[in-house]
Amino acid sequence: MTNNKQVLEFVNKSAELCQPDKIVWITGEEAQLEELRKEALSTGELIKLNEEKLPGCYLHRSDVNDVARVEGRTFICCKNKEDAGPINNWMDPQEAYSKVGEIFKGSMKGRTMYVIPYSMGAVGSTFSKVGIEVTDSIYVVVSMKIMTRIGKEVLDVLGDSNDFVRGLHSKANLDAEKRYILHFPEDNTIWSVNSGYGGNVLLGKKCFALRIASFQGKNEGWMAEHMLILGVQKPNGEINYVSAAFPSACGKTNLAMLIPPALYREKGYKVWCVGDDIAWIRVGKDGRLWAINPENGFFGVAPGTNMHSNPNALLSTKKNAIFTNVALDETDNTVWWEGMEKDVPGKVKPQNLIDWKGNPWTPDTVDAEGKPVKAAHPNSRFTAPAINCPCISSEFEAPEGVPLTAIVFGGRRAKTAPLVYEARDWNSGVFVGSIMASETTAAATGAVGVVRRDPMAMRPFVGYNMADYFAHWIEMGKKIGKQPKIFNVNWFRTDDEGNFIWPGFGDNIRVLDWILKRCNGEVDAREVAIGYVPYAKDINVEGLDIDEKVVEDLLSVDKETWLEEVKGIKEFYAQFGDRLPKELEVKLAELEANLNK
Ligand code: OXD
Ligand code: MN
Repeated sequence: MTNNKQVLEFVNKSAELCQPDKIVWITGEEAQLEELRKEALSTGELIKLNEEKLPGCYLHRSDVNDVARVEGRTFICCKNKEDAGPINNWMDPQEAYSKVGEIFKGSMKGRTMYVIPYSMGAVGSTFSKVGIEVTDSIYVVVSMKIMTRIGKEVLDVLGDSNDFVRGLHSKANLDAEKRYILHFPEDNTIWSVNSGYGGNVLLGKKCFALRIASFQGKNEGWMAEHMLILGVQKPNGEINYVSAAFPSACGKTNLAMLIPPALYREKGYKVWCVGDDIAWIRVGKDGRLWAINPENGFFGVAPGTNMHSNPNALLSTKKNAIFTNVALDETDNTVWWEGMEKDVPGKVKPQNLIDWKGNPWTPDTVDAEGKPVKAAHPNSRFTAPAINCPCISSEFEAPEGVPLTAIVFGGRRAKTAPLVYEARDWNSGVFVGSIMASETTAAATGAVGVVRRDPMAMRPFVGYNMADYFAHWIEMGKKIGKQPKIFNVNWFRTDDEGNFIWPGFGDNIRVLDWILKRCNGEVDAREVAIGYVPYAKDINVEGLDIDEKVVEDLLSVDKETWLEEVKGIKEFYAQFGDRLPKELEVKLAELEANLNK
């Protein structure tokens, strides 16, 4: 399929190491993919779902010990430990190749090795990058078909170039003790072994498009970010694009596919989704920042997705999607997960299902300790083509992406952060991103309000030293002629009883509206210690059961709480030592001085 010597050498070396029985190059043609799906059906790797209700859709069950990304077993393998920084796990590249090479040795005996050429970003765009993933999993092949652009045309675009990311994946025997997700940024290489879970094995996504790409971006002058991209269409038809970074479980996919409330829809507001997870951002010829979504599909969390929380995500899964670890409703061969009963008004929980482990399940099923058992794994997923999304942007395939008017950071903070605030300037915005944090909930961890610092939502995804990553953001600011404004949002402020004050979901358009008005100079703001907050009257609460006093509370900045926050930031920053950019130290000192004024 190619004469590219480096590609052939990579494939041959992988085969020598893993010793597959045969090698199959994935051409991207539907007939070949259909054959592979058939083979996976015959082995039980895929289960075909109801062709009328869910055409082209499949269910996959992963091993029960292999259901999530494994941050503890994810490594950055660069020559100097300091270049990986204090947040990443580090392994010496030579040690990593030899130690994990032993695990790969012979791992594909009796299996087929598939070679998947794929493009992150539209095929042939100067913004896009090529990867080759070698794998022994059909699930990976058919999922990569959804999540990226695959096939021969990618190799044609690559030509003789050596500029591609080498990804080697083997399920091996799914031994959790020997599971490794290794990144060699200096070699453009990813090794993933003993896992079959999407985030660990669809190497185009977190491994390439964030960890390796963030390193490439630092060296080449662009940015790879854990951000959604959306367009807000105003009544006059004008569309402004915004990118936003939130840590996991803070509603990125929901915001990316937001449906405005009736009041806004009637006026002519509409939100278009360009991406829900990753943005590659470059400075355009016009001096603005331009962003593409390098992916071709969504890898969304299923539980909680319903016609209330995110109709557009649910509708995206109605054809040609792959579900992983959700429950099977054998009565009509469809899928189910917790929270889905809200899908159809009046629909009740199915009484008889097959749970994600393949066991019979009813709402009364309990485990050995008598605790209720979930039908779908809490991290069960769907992989759905982006073009299925009813609000997919017309610019989704635009080779150079969309121009950004605003960048938004956010997290889950019960008290600290106001509903929205604007950073004073670019470097203040970098500071705001660098101090991002999210509070864990009791349901998730057992400990309420534990703050995990997650700068720019990139804590698990920066492929090099986080301090250098901050410095790169500051450097980028100098190259941008027309800088987007930077904001922070917090949909999760609670009252004294712990109830969320802000309704969230579609009503978040009200905050986006203020953000865009600020960008267009249409509204004033109040300067406080942390930046600019809205005047309460400028957040449109028409049709909501919220008065101006409540909005004032949502926008309040409490001095004592923030002085505590400053302590936490100092502790977090301390681990970076001298590598922390001076600009951020200055911003932290400024914040402290402002609070004490
Ligand atoms: C994540 C994801 O874990 O997008 O961030 O899957
Ligand atoms: Mn993500």
